[in-house]
Amino acid sequence: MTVPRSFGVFFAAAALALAGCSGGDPAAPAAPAQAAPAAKAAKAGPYRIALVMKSLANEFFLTMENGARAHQQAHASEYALLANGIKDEQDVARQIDLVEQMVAQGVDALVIAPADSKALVGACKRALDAGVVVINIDNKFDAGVLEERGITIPFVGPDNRKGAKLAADHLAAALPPGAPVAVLEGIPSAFNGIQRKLGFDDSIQEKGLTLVTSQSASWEMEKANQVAASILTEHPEIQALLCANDNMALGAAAAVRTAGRAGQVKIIGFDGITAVRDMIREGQILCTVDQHADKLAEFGIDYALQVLRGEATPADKETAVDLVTAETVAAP
Ligand code: ALL
Repeated sequence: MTVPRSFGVFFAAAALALAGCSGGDPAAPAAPAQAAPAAKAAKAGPYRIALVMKSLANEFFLTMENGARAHQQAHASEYALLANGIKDEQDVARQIDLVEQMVAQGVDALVIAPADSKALVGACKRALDAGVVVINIDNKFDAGVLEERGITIPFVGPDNRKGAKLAADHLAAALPPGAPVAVLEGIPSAFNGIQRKLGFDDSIQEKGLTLVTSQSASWEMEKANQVAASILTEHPEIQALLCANDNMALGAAAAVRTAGRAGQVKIIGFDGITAVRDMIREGQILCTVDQHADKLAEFGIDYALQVLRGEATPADKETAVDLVTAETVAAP
């Protein structure tokens, strides 16, 4: 079958190489089970499953998409995949439109990495009301908003607070006591961004670093470049920039080079993208956290298939976070 494209949506029927997944066991034990709704009657397959992601300009989501495509190849008789994303990290309205388009196209399940933990809940509730199975991956929906709406959506993703602390602890071990540091946060309305900031804070407190400033750079490289440049001007004493994702770490690294401070200001990231792994090997970035984007998609789709087949709605699944340092980074 060829790959018909319409409205930027396509079936994943083209043959694709299996996406690699490095290190660790991505299927860490399940988080404490939440009240799971009773199993619904099985739907007849083959199914159509939509993967709704965020910015496809971010390698993290390409890895996620590749994971989904490899999974679909291995289960080609069971379902067709519609993979889609938005252009810009903050285009929440476009992501809501995508959910609505998928529902209008009659997909059986939606596996979604929401750009905003609150704003996407309404569209997903409408999907559930239309009989679509919804699985939340990567960035968790806000528990309070789900409760207000009276819905439960299974979540597959890491403990971001734990992951961020891993990276910050590694940084702290490389800095003198009390060293002044700054944080670049993700989008403030994303639960995973909030959790990563908390993980950085935990480590800063526990290890006795000094937090000079913490500012959002909206997950974006360009924005991080600007924010880091102004932090370096205003606070020339800082010895590290703790970045809540790898794209922002790349922007921060460029700002540090431009300021002539390469080697003096350490940088940490989160995601494990190729460009950052390269910079870890070169000594320009200290570490990142691999959160196995491909596995998030695979596990999310497995969950969707389970529910479609009429099995009980699964409990939340906590996925692995693995620290990537100069010692552990694999050869290119
Ligand atoms: C989060 C992911 C990644 C990513 C970011 C940008 O949900 O976990 O860290 O870099 O989205 O959209």
